[in-house]
Amino acid sequence: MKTCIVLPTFNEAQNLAALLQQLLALSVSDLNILIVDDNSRDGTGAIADQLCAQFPERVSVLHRAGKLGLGTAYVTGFRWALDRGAELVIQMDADFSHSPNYLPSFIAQMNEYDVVVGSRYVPGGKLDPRWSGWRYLLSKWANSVWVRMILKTQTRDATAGFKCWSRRALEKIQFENVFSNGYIFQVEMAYLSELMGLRILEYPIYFEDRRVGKSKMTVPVKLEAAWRVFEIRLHYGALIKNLARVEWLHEPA
Ligand SMILES: Nc1nc2c(ncn2[C@@H]2O[C@H](COP(=O)(O)OP(=O)(O)O)[C@@H](O)[C@H]2O)c(=O)[nH]1
Ligand SMILES: [Mg+2]
Repeated sequence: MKTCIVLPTFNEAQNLAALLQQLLALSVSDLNILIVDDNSRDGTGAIADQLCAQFPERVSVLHRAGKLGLGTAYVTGFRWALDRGAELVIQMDADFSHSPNYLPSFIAQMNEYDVVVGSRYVPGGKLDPRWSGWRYLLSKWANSVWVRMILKTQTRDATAGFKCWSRRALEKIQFENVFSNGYIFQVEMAYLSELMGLRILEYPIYFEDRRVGKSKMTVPVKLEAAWRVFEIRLHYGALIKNLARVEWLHEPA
């Protein structure tokens, strides 16, 4: 396999099959999909098994015992993909917030960059108009002010969960040492990408609200994430940051 999409799922029964259909129809060569399901209560795991049986060459699933968190789901999935020879590893939500249609454009940028970030907060990036003003302001503030102020990063969308990594980038970051679980995992990975001097492209995307199902990002989870940014700062405080090289793509190809 050359490219592997890692899809963490928790209660995505209504999205998974339709999403897989779109992903499998992409004109990307040698593309495999790994679902990492945390024993969803809504039958997502069984749907994943059906998809594996239907497309044994291209779809795989890892079943974990319970809701062990987004961070460890990604770490486990990334390791699985690299062990099977993937040169590019993609991470995305299994809820249609991250449109599969961007993937060929992300992949096309990977000759020049180590990581492409699907970004809501660079020029050309857009949020679903169904997001309330407050939700938008909070997210924009968290990403473009809070994280950047505490970690001194350049990335505009630090909590983005839609990314394409090169094998080299993941190895350089030593992603298995990432200690953040949950949503803050994205922030630690963004921070490490800059710390390690990776070539980063923030690619503007239209971020649609999830089609069906519920977000697991509740208010207490958001508050905890805000504090956890300090934890990252303390953990890596002694390290000297490389000059970040984050670029934006102004005109989506
Ligand atoms: N395996 C696994 N997947 C998770 C977990 N928490 C969330 N997810 C999945 O991770 C993705 C992002 O979560 P989501 O609820 O969409 O967060 P939001 O996009 O910030 O609202 C979705 O595909 C979820 O199903 C977890 O603990 N384990
Ligand atoms: Mg989502």
